Order: sequence, then C-alpha cells, then structure tokens
Amino acid sequence: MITNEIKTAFDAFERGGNIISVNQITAGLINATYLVETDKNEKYILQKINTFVFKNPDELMENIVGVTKHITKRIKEAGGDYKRENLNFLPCNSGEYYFRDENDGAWRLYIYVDDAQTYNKPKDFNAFRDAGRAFGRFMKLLDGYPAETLHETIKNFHYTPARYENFLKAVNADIKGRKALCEDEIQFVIDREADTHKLTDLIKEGVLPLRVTHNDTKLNNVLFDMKTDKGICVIDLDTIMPGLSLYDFGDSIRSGANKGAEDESDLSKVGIDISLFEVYVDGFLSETAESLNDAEIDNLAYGAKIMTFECGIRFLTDYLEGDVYFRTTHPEHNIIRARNQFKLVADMEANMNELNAIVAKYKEKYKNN
Ligand code: GN1
Ligand code: MG
Repeated sequence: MITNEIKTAFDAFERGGNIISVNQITAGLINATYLVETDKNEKYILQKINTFVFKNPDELMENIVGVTKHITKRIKEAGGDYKRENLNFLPCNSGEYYFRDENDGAWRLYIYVDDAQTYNKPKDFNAFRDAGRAFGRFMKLLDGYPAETLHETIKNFHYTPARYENFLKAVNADIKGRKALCEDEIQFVIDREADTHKLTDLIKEGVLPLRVTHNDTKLNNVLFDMKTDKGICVIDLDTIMPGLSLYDFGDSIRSGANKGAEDESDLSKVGIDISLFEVYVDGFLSETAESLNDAEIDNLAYGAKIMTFECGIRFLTDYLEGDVYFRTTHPEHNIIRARNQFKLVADMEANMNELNAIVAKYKEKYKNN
C-alpha cells in the first residue's frame, strides 16, 4: 500500500521516479521495512527506523554510513561487487542519510539487492555453512575499523548482566500482572544467574577481546544470491558496535540451528540441530580461525548458549512489561518465544560436550598452531 507517509518519506530522497508499488517485509522484529518499486524500474528498501529502540538516528546513521563506506572500499580492493555484497545508503535532499517526517518518524533508503533472498530457516547444510562464512567474512572486513568512532546505538546491548537486572526489575514491578503466568520461566533464569556474567568477566580479565561486531546475526540477516545460492551480503547494520566474536557466532546458532522456528510453541520440535551447528562452525572458522584467539574459539559453544539465554531473558522481560519492544502478533507471542529459547538453552547444556568437541575438530582443521 502506498500511504502518504511512505510517499512523503520516499520523495524526500528525490530519486526521480514515481512509486508504482510498495510491499512490506515483515521478517525483522524492530524496524518497519518496505520494498519500493518505481516507474523507472528501480527498487529500493525504505525503512522507518524504530526510534523507541534506536533513540538517536543521527548517531545510528553515522555508524552505518561509516561502516558501509569502509566495507565498500575493502570489497573494491578485493575486486568484488560492492553493489551486491554491501548495502548502499542514499542521502536525502538535506544531505543527511535519514529523513525526519512531520511526526518525528525517521526514514532511510538504500538500494535493493535484486535476485537475492533471505531464509528464516536454513535451506540446507550448504546454505548454513555459507551463512557462517558470510558472517565470518563480515567480521574480517571490519577488522581494523576504528571502534572508538562507533556510537553505542543501544546501551548495554549484549551486556547480559544488565539484561538480567532489567529482567529482575520487570519481575518485581509486574505491571501487567503476568508474573503468575510464567513462574517456571522466571525460575529458569534465576537458576542461571552465574551464566549472565561469565563472558563479561572474561572481557574484564582481558581474556576475550572486543572487536567490531554485527551483534544481530540472525540467519535472515544474510542475503543469498538466488542463482548461486551463496551468502553474498550481510544486512541489518543497526547494532554494529564493539562486541565479542562469540556474540556473532552465538546469535547465528541461536536463530539458525534451532530445530524449530523462534516462535514454535510445540517444544518437542525445539532443540539444537547438531549437524547444522557443525556446518556453521566449519563456515565461520574457515574465515576467522586465524584471527580469533584460543579463548574465543574454545568458548564458541558456550557463547551460543549465552546468546540464546540472553534472548530468552529479553523475550520474557518484554512479556512482563507488556510487549513494548519486539513486534508481536498475539499476547502470548513473547512468552512462547521465551519458552522456546529456554528449551534450546537446556538442550545445548545437555549436548555441551559434543558441541565443544565439534568446535575442537574445526579449530584443529583451520588454526595453524
Ligand atoms: C531483533 O531486528 P531483528 O528482527 O533482526 C533484535 C535482536 C533479537 C531478535 C530476535 C535491535 O532482531 O537483538 O535477537 O530480534 N534486534 C534488536 O528475533 O533488538
Ligand atoms: Mg535488527
């Protein structure tokens, strides 16, 4: 649907063509995303930034423009096609990379990468191995990017101790009266309090280094070429910030190696798919093993558990707070997601030795000692 709001925002970028169609893309849980086609046969992604989540679009877009320019330079140096392997953002008439509408909405525009698709579930093993390569390459492309110039777009995004604090506050406030409906889930989190600070302790001890990371490496944040089925481009760059390699590895496993969808309510269908875990480790380490230190590699499987646990805590917190953060389609949506993530955590715990052995196997394969 071509609404006035969308037309006004699109026209602020003065692309010259007229909109002939608008289709909403609902895969992401945060921003509102539209595929816009014009009578000049051009395709764009127009996005309304969720300013409840991203409070400072100026800083957000400064990060993204800096990072995408850097990536384009690196891709050109390597002889690649930056129009397919990277997102290309366009300035609006004011010269800024986003447009503020009269209702304070913030919009940005980038060129649509054609003949590419995303998957919510891995199409097959090769596709998931390739996602591992794509996110591994992405981290390498950002190696050497001046981390100190990046703004923290969401404060404490993967700082799990703060997520735990927020969760406790939500439990105590119980503003929606939902606490009684999720006693078991609350207990599941409290029982694992020690897990919430293990990684951050290792950062403080200097064991795990901060890198420039993507921090939202859901499988559907990789574009796959429709012809070659290769993972070509990493998208959703809102949370690029200093972080751990384990966050990027872990969130991909959380989202892609779950036997069920993130909001599957039949928990018998939820668990870690060990074969998918293995191919992702293969793809990711084939690109990154040389640059990661031993502690990073040795903690990959644990990192996957922590990212899953943290995401479950966030879904549960949002449920307790009345669904103010994640897009939901029904009142049970966030509690179903939280239960799903905790089932996956428990299953990873039960299989941790096997997961660690798989990582060790590929460490041996790719790391020259
Ligand atoms: C959100 O935007 P999207 O859908 O890729 C969230 C992630 C969660 C994910 C869970 C900025 O990602 O952190 O892991 O939902 N992004 C933000 O599906 O909070
Ligand atoms: Mg996102």
